[in-house]
Amino acid sequence: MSRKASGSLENRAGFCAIIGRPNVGKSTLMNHLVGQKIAITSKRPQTTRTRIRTVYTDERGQIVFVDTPGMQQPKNRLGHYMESAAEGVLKEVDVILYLVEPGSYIGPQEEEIIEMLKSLTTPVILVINKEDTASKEKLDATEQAYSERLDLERIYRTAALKDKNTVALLEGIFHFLPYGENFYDEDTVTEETERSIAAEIIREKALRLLSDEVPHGIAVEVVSMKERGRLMDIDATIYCEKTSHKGIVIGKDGRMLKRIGTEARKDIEDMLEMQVNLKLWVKVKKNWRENEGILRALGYDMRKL
Ligand SMILES: Nc1nc2c(ncn2[C@@H]2O[C@H](COP(=O)(O)OP(=O)(O)OP(=O)(O)O)[C@@H](O)[C@H]2O)c(=O)[nH]1
Ligand SMILES: [Mg+2]
Repeated sequence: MSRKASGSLENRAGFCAIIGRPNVGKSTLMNHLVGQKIAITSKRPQTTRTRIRTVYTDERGQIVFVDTPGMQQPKNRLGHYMESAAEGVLKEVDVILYLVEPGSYIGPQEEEIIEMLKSLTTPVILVINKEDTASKEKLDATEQAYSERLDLERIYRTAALKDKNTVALLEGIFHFLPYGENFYDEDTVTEETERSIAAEIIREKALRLLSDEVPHGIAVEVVSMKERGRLMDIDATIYCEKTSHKGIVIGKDGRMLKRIGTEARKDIEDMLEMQVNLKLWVKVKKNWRENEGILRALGYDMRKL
């Protein structure tokens, strides 16, 4: 099929935000929609901390996706940053994907999101994700419960993890985008830098491998990234909040840190398509989630939202 020029009258291009409570599968869905893993995912709530833009392009035009942190009551300054990152984007997009899990009970957190969506004029597509985990009756009941509470332009049932119904969802999103030229060239998949993706990959491994309260107090900074022939040397620091957490991150005989490093290295090598030499350090920054200066230094900058 021949590709239409991006400037053609029929080309659609616009922005689509993905919002919802923590852990409903927003980042998993976005990765599957663009066909590449950009945003990190985990079974822990509050995995995503910033807005992450990715780009999907085909002969119909271009969708710029904005993945957001899961919406919930903030407990610290980092939480406030995350909340603003999620809410602030809603007025700037052409269409909103509101992700929920199967279930007809609408709790207080969900109510807050619904009230916020009601105050906007942006079209909302409800996406009931994780459909693989629920019966048809439960999915029907979910659909009915949300339709009664909110004006929904469309409703889709997806299993992001299994790529189910993502093609239909893309078609639905294009419908709400304005006609116009693409924002990015057709090869662009994300605006994120390799450096920040590498830091996120390391954080993902820490989230997945560590248990209990430690992972939420972790931040990762890639200190340097230098190419040496066909090898990339990467130095990164894992910050945690307490000395006792530092011990857990390092593990007995350094085993935990080694596992985090090995798993992260493999993924970073896949991303960069080159061999990587990854060195990790662990440092304590007490209470960093409350410290404006440190938050900024780590890329959680309120002023840049
Ligand atoms: N069974 C099933 N699990 C899914 C599906 N989609 C996502 N998950 C899982 O749900 C968990 C959360 O996924 P994420 O994509 O990190 O969720 P999120 O909404 O981005 O979470 P936050 O960034 O914390 O707000 C992960 O363990 C995913 O593997 C799905 O369709 N079916
Ligand atoms: Mg996420």
